[in-house]
Amino acid sequence: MGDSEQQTTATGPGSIEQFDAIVIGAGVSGLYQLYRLKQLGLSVRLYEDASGVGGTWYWNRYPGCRFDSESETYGYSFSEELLHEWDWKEHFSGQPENERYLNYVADKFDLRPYIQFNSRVTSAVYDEKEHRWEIRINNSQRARAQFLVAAVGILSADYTPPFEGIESFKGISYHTSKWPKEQVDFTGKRVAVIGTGATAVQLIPIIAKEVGHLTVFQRTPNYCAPLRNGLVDPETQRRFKATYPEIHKRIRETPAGFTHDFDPRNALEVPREERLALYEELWAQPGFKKWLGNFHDIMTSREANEDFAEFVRNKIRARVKDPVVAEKLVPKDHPFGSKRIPLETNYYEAYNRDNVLLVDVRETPIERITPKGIKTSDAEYEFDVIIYATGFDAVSGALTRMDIRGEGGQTFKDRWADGPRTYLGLQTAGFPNFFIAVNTAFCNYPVCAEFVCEWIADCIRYMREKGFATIAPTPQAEEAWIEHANELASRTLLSDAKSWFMGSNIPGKKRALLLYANTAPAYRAKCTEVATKGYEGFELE
Ligand code: NA7
Repeated sequence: MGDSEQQTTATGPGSIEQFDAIVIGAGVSGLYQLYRLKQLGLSVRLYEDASGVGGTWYWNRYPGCRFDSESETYGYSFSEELLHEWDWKEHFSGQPENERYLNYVADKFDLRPYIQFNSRVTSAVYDEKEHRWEIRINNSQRARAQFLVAAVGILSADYTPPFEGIESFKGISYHTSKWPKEQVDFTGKRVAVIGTGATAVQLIPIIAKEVGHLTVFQRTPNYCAPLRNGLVDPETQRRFKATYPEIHKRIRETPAGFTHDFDPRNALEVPREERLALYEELWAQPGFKKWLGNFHDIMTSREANEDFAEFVRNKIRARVKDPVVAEKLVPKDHPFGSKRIPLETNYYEAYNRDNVLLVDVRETPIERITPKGIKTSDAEYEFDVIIYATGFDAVSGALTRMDIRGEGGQTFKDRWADGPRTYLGLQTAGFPNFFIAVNTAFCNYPVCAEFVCEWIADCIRYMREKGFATIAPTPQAEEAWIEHANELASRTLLSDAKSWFMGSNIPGKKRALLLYANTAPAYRAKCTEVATKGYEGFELE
């Protein structure tokens, strides 16, 4: 055990363990946050609900789950040794490998002794006199720390629509984000998938080949684009390792933390033939290139967006044999990229199979779940298995579902009732020393998550060096940040769709852009500037 472990005071049963810092969540952010705080010499404990590390990559173990980011851009960049030791097997790595990677990281950096698994943080209460947070784990065990860091992810609070009769179903139900560790045998089974977001789009083509019959219940078709995955050959592996400094420089410069960058021309100022040639070229490339390497104005100009959207619609139509089914799969009610673009492998071809049926629930809404299956307005379908690929209460859900109480007993849930209230996405006024270590920029997750964890660790180091006990944003700085973030959001087409980006996938959730619609470099520059100016906009005491 290192020095940091010796600083904790753990006495007998019922006692409250004391730490300098507590981290919640052992996903991509939480593991790195723990590493950085350990480096500072703090006594730290990380509490994790699951029985292992991985966060998103622990829970989402449904068939087909994988990165939509190029693997070489997803791994941590902080350790050269790690970069050189780890071989990515696929260009877009799958869940089992990603979970192995995060376990490798936990072992390599000796993080495991500082993690308590099977430990759900149920509440966190700020003690104003002592300037300490007291948390409850599994509604019983207690622990206290000066700093509390919520590394709870942006897509971790799963959402199942409250369908009537949901408990009455006699078959097996799964939510994709709580998939069992044991392999599910679909052989000969009648299976339903509800939802056609990025998750379902990964899942459907895999299980379509295994099930007896698959029925997909779709509410909104998406603009799905080919992933074009493949194995990483030894030569490419060597190239990744030799060029990591360049790769990392690049992904810190581009708007969204990928190697792709927008074409600076306005789409419609480029002659049609040239434009279409570029669309074809982008379409043939792997990953998000067709989104993030496209003309810069597709996310702001309705006309530019529609031009590319129609190109994508025709790509969909060309792949689905039955024109009636094809038309159901073609999105027409929202701009391209206003919802997260799912990347796919043989998704549309799944609908050409005899054992796959598409049900459009806009035409025939789901009325209830029955003991035998799903009843829509025009039929009852019988199933052995129902899979809910119905998404998440994104960003705010993981925080507002916890009972967090700050100064004056105010609850986090109340403060965030109208949408996220933060300064820089990092802290909320009235909740001193409570940091949110999630990436809420429009940014390849780990790229900005690493930055956020470093920012938090640097801030804590600064406080200790200067002798400050607490930090919290001023209400004015928080308000100005929210106004600025909303203003940026209003310049995009993002509010044209119902999506988890806007919180509008959850009935009753207040619509607000949950991510920060600036470029990732601009976000990081702002956070760095604030720190350089002695944490401008924050109150330190
Ligand atoms: P998403 O993208 O939020 O997709 C959820 C899907 O579930 C979507 O197709 C929804 O339709 C559908 N849904 C939700 N509620 C219902 C009801 N009541 N009836 C029918 N269909 C419903 O979640 P994912 O898990 O696919 O992806 C989340 C992110 O994880 C993804 O963006 C990646 O970043 C990784 P809707 O579109 O709302 O009409």
